[in-house]
Amino acid sequence: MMGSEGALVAAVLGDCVGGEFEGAEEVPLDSVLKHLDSLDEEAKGSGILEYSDDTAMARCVVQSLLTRAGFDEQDMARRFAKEYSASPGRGYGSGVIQVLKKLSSPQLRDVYQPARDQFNGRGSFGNGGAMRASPFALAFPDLSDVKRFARLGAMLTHSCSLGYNGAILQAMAVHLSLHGALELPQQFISRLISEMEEVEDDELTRMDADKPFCERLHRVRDLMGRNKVSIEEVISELGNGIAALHSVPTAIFCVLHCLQPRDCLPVSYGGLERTLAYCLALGGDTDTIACMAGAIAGAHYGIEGVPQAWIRCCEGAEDAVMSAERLYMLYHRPQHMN
Ligand code: R7I
Ligand code: MG
Ligand code: MG
Repeated sequence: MMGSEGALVAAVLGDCVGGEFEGAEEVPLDSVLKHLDSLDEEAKGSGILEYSDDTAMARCVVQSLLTRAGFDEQDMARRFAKEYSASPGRGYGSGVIQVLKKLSSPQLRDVYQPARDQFNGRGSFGNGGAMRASPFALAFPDLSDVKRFARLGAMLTHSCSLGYNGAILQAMAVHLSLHGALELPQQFISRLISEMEEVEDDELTRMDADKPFCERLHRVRDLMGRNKVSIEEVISELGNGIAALHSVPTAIFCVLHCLQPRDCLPVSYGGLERTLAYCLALGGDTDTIACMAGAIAGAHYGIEGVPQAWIRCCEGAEDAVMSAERLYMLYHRPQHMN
């Protein structure tokens, strides 16, 4: 329960604090620490850092799961479309906008069709499915449901296996973390690899690439075992881009790397602060990588690990605490009460 709150809140924080550096090629660590320091100043108004598409879409997933008490693709698609038309300026990917416009058409019969039409029928490999996958991990108690619904939820906009498999990986990482799996980091990464072996052992995936997420996760494991790893190596080995393949394994690495104190980061920082700071220092798709790493790390450290001052500064962070509670209550009540 505390893990659920931590996960949803830290995802919002990652999105909000990461927005400052999204798309930057090089981000000096000094700039990151300055930016994060400024959140502690009283002078800052509440909710001053706005959330982007990452949180906007995750909120739709949460609202749909809450009002429908299960996965309902029609309802979720409608919420994505409505949210986009109400606030189109949240920094959506340039391709997904087409899908969101088509999803608002009352004539639409198959809600998965607009996603399939993307990029000449190949579908998007962007991380837009993965960035909003965490709520599935909080809602569904069984890992098999987490995988199934994270995939379907992503396919509403991302029909390429490189897109939706990233969402499955992100949701699984959050789910395992909620259940304490980060206490044993080596087992955590091994479990993710074996789960993804199964996920990627499928014909459609093989047409796109040969177990690409497994290959990346092996690189994560190699980097974990190393004493010194530079930012440049992380970027060249794992990536920091908008493709799910170049950002979900990266987010997982950031969490694992920051389980211990790091010389380059302030000793006053707890694990969650280290994780978000490290994500920002990578540059590239900072809001999304910090959002995804935030969810995984927040599940591990819990709401107690989230600085109150940061919550006050970020739009939607307070809401996330309540949403996490409600998701937990709705999906984890005893069977006989359903
Ligand atoms: O994946 P998506 O929702 O974007 C999410 C990202 C996050 O960083 C957010 O914070 C926000 O900034 O955007 O949106 P898409 O438009 O589906 O994918 C993102 C981009 O990936 C596209 O605009 C393309 O540039 C690229 N892309 C592709 N390019 C060529 N061929 C995705 N799929 C393809 C492809 O198949
Ligand atoms: Mg964004
Ligand atoms: Mg982004």
